[in-house]
Amino acid sequence: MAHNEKIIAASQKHPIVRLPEGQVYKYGTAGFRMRADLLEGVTFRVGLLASLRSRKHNGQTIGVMVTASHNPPVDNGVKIVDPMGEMLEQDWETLATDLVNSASDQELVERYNNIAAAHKIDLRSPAKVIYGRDTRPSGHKLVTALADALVAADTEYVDYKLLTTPQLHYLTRATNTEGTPSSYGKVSEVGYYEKLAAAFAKALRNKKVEGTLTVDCANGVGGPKLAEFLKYLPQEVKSHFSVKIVNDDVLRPEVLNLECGADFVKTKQRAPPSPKPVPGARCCSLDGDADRLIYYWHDPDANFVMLDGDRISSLAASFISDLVRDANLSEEVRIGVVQTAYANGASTTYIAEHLGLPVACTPTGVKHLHHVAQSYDIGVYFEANGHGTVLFSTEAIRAIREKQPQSPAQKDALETLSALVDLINQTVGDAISDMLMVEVILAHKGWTLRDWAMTYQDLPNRLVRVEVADKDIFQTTDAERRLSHPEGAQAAIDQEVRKYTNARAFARASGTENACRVYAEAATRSEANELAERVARIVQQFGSK
Ligand code: G16
Repeated sequence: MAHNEKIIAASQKHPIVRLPEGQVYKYGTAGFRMRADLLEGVTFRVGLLASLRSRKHNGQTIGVMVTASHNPPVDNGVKIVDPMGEMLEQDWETLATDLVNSASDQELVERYNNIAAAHKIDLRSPAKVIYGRDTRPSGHKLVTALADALVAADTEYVDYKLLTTPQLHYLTRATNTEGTPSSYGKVSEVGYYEKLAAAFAKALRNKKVEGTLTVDCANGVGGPKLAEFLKYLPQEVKSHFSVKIVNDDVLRPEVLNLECGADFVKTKQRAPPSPKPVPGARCCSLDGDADRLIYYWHDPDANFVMLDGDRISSLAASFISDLVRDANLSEEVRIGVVQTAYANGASTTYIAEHLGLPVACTPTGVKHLHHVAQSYDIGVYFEANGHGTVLFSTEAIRAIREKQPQSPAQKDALETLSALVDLINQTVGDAISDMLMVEVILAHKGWTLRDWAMTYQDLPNRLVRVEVADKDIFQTTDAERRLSHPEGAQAAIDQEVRKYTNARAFARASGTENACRVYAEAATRSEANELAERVARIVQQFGSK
């Protein structure tokens, strides 16, 4: 069968669901994400685009991840990973949106061929795609559609089955760098565990991790994967690194992200009710696909204390900049921090004024932060929701690995930095890798979570989710800090913000859920709550016009 007919025949098995008049499928903050029953045709079409993308990159491997991460179990999603493990280039997000919204199979093939022609893609050249999925049962059907697209487009593929999102990013980069001087690691899930386990042991440098760490895995794929990872730790680390995995039920799909997980903890600002919080215990939560991380503990005096993405960011920035100074690399290596509008104002002040590091602000979505972080030699980026990582440029890695130490202290700093390069997932935010990084830093500093929380005091804040008829009328400017549309909404928000001391608030449409988000911070908790509710009402009013 000719190429076009094969695609049409396969597409007929996975028809696209027509959306109500005026609505289109959109490649959002993290790919296409919505109710799983709408996604089969979408995933098929994403498979076609992934194969074009691979051919555009001369047959390099492209990744596809089927996940809806923090969303409820009824949702699913699909996103494309570029050859170095990064998020899909933004120009291609538009192509993805166009291709997926093709009105018929005929139009789909035409658009597919048009993309190939416009991008000088030879459809007879080799192409390769790898893919994985989280634990949602709907994932099975979606990867079948994906595989059918890849077969129809003559694309070689590997199905890695269940993976965390960051593992798929790792595997994509490892596949494309295999056998080169910049090899990212062995091309297997085991290779991922081995790399992290060895780097963790090395980065600890004989320091011991104190106490037990309780890890809430959101009843998602992170549970079994973390349990697997722990088996690869060397015996000397296993003897003191005590991890208690909780909320790891992946057999009952309905409990995924339910009253647990990083998104629950961050938005509700409380610990998962189950298992019952133990006062003083060091805890952290991953999200449904293990790319976000939040730490917290129950303090008998202060109740719940949360250490979110901003805290992880400032902890990492402070530790790494001390190491860079101790390694005598400050002249060669520039460190910068990237945040979004959701970053607590106190964290921004701490990083800029106390740590003396430049801080940039981008729109939500790790793809935006990642891009800006690449402009530094060492770029630390985290969203407040716990999604982020640290990027080391090729030059920074060379400087770290080639610098001749002049003292034992310098040698020590260089070796720790070198281990961190391997420990931290350079492709995308990775909850397991980030958790290990935090554990290393706390062990080096000899800190408890309370010590960590003492570095600065968060401004009270509140995040609210508001459902409106059409979230897309809410358009933003200034890194999402202001609404440009609907007209008058920002003026109304400004008027409310002016009534409070040290206050700030903004509203934006979510790119992963059918809702708007409102963030507010103010001098006191009750003021932050009140302001958030007032702004939420404004969003509701404008959203119902
Ligand atoms: C995804 C993105 C994150 C983003 C989050 C919420 O996370 O990867 O960068 O912060 O969605 O985005 P929004 O506010 O636009 O819904 P995840 O963990 O759900 O993949």
